[in-house]
Amino acid sequence: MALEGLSRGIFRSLGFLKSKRRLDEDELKEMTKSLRRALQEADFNVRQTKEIVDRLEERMREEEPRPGVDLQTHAMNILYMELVRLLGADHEFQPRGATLLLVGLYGQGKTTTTAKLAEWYRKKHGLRVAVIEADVHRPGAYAQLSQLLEDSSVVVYGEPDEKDATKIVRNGLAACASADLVIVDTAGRHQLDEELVVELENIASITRATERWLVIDAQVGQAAGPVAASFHQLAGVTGIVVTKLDGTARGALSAVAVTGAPLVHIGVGEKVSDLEKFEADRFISRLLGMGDIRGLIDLAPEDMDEEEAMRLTQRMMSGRFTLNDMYKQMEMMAKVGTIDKLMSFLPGNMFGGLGGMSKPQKEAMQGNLDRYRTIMDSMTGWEKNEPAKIKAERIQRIARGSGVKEKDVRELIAQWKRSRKMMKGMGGNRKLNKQMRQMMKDGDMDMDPSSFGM
Ligand SMILES: Nc1nc2c(ncn2[C@@H]2O[C@H](COP(=O)(O)OP(=O)(O)OP(=O)(O)O)[C@@H](O)[C@H]2O)c(=O)[nH]1
Ligand SMILES: [Mg+2]
Repeated sequence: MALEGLSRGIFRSLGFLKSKRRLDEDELKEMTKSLRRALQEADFNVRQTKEIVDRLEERMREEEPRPGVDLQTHAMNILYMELVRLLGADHEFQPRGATLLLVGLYGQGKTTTTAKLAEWYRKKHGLRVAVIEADVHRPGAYAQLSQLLEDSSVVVYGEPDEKDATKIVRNGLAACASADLVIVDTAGRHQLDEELVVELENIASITRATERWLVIDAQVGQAAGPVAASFHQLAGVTGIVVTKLDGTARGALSAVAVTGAPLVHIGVGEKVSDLEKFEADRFISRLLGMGDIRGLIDLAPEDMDEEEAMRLTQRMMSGRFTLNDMYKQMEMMAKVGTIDKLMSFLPGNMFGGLGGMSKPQKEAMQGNLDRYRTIMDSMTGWEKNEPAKIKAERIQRIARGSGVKEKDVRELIAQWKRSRKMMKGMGGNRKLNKQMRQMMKDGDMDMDPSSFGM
């Protein structure tokens, strides 16, 4: 997940309050100073930073933490609420019958996002979607969009040789009249110049687009503010899509504050399927290292047996955890994809802080997993159920059978012991336990940050 820097900065700042029960003026000052810096480094603008820090300070003075909650957790809860508030409520977008205009500067990801959104609303909402390529400046724009959607039933309208964007839009709207949702991709520029302004105004008035979304690359940082302001003035931005939140990108959250338009989607990769719906609460809890348990569940492979997953979770929670369980868990992880992706959904302090592993550490772990799997394939059912009882002789046999060294087999057993201990720790977190059960029952949950013991 991007913005790890902010997450680290926030933890560092709130660290001043760890285990404290009474507010100390000096500590509070230290905390706010450090937090201000962390927010600004993450591209929150001066106004947003001031607003968040002031609100936090005020609420820290006015609100008593709940019994048993230290000031660090208290501050984290407030910060969570304030950040969710700042980033806005979930966007109420009615895709059926809408015409959606995508605007933005050069290379921000408009064309890619056009394809992503088209596929998203076709798949998730069962809509007939058509896209119109109205960018007459970028050579090959129509080919690019067609290519992105070549495996999809989305209708792509374009006139690669036409130089007048308004003509294409007019013809396109007529040709796509039967579509439930029409998305229009427009041209980008280095700057918002006169020509683009006129073109955009014309397109906006022809389409009478109910939705005008600004596509903005997360890497532009604070510059997003002025960009967003000029597009807002021109087209009245009603939604924002932040792209490239998958790289080492930093936040373009200023755009939200300037336009007052909510973030609707985020792009998290170059593939057409690399799109997520933006949900402030999930985003912030991930950002704050509280993990995104709902995201984790969504990530589960489609062919994963639901009952199996439930059984696994219950076993994890109960503290009973055999090598077989660990094996299944690893299989699940392997199916889900890289450890890296999985970890980004976990609270930073869960599983002994695995979520905070460095990249090389994570890579090493992926390597271990592959080896463990090979070893386990040479084990009997009994051995996987009772790893604690495996003696030297069996270790020798397993090592030979799987073509590894004996010490590798021992390492696997040691890893299982560590995992089991962590699972026990998790099972001991009663509040989290209850939430997980509830979530398993109704497939949804409200995040309560305090349950992660921060
Ligand atoms: N990693 C990553 N790359 C992205 C994402 N969205 C777009 N890109 C890449 O960014 C580059 C530019 O994307 P385009 O969709 O062509 O951007 P555009 O705004 O249409 O650009 P112009 O038409 O030239 O103004 C491409 O290489 C895309 O693959 C994203 O969410 N993550
Ligand atoms: Mg483009």
